[in-house]
Amino acid sequence: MRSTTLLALLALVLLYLVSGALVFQALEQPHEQQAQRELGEVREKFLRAHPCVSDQDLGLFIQEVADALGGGANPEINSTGHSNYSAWDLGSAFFFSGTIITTIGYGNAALRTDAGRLFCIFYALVGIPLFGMLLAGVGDRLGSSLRRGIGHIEAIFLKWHVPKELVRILSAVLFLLVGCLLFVLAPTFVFCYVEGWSKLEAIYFVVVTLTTVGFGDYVAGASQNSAVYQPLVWFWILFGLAYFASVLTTIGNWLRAVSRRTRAEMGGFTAQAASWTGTVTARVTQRGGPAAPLPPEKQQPLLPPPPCTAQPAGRPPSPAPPEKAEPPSPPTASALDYPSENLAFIDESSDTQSERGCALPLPPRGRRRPHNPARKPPRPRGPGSPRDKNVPV
Ligand code: Q6F
Repeated sequence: MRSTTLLALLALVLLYLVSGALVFQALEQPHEQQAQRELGEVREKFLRAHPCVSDQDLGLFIQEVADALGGGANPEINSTGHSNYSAWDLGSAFFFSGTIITTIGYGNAALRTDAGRLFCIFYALVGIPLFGMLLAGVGDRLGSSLRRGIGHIEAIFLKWHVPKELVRILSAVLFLLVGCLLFVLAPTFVFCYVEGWSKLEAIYFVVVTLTTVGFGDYVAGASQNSAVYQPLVWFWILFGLAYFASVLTTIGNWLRAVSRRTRAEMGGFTAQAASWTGTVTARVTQRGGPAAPLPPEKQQPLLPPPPCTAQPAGRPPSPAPPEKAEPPSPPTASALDYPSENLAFIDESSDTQSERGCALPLPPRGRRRPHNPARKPPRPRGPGSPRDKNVPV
């Protein structure tokens, strides 16, 4: 990417951050001041009811309580009562491991010991790529299934002589609708019902989780530990993360398409937000072919594959385009991306890409992981390979 483009993007991101800061401050600061006032009132009321307690003692007590809560103590257990409550029972610890490898990192339970923190470092370094591989596989299957399903509907539209561009748009809308229903709306209703959250709270939790922002103010399964519910949430996390990765990649592609220059310079590179541990790769240069086997009339992609700017499969990639090189010719694909293709491309080493003959193994651009130019390209696999995606599953 050229320095000027990089600077422009930096300026845009800074502007975005500052606007976010202003909006959040305007929305949240009055609430914070209100909470502070309320604590002051409670404090005064307590001192009036208990004149023997000095203001200073009460202040110290409140500080101790705040520290204990920060240290993971539970205020609902009194000094005499013993409870088998622990934020570190096996189920909770399992959940905690999940928040590491998914990089959601809610932070509602955090490590307090040096040994725990040390272990966490190595656990994350291995677990995150490992989960990335699983997510890649899941995204691959999910993409193929959704694409297959939508492919049938596309075929019907095409039979009705609906223009191809329109069919493409309809497919994209359908993909978003089906995905939203499965991974956002249905879970939102489940969380409303099971957790007793409002609709907004539930959808906020869904988005904060699946974008891996993971604030941890709402955590599903924290109060309900049923043998069905928590595994169900795990299941949702796995599929939902794959779906959201593809949606975020698609949004990234749309944003890139806004600026022709940026698109030309970044074409074929991973959308930052969704490049899940470097495995989610949205290829503007590789749109077209269906990920799943489709009926012969559908073998022809709706959009002609744009000129391949990538190196032939199997050759080691250059980690980044040369600094001074002219940007590659802009991709000819339309700005409207097809989200399920991004799902299918979650698997960086997917055979579909080698089949297209322009598999440029892209460097990982994970949100929380640094660029690793030493990453090996996927080995091209022969058609007889057991991982050949056209083998029906
Ligand atoms: C869960 C749990 C939540 C809180 C630490 C996210 C994996 C489902 C618990 C789940 C269990 C215990 C989510 C699983 C991931 N939730 N207790 O399994 O005291 O809050 S705690 Cl939401 Cl990544």
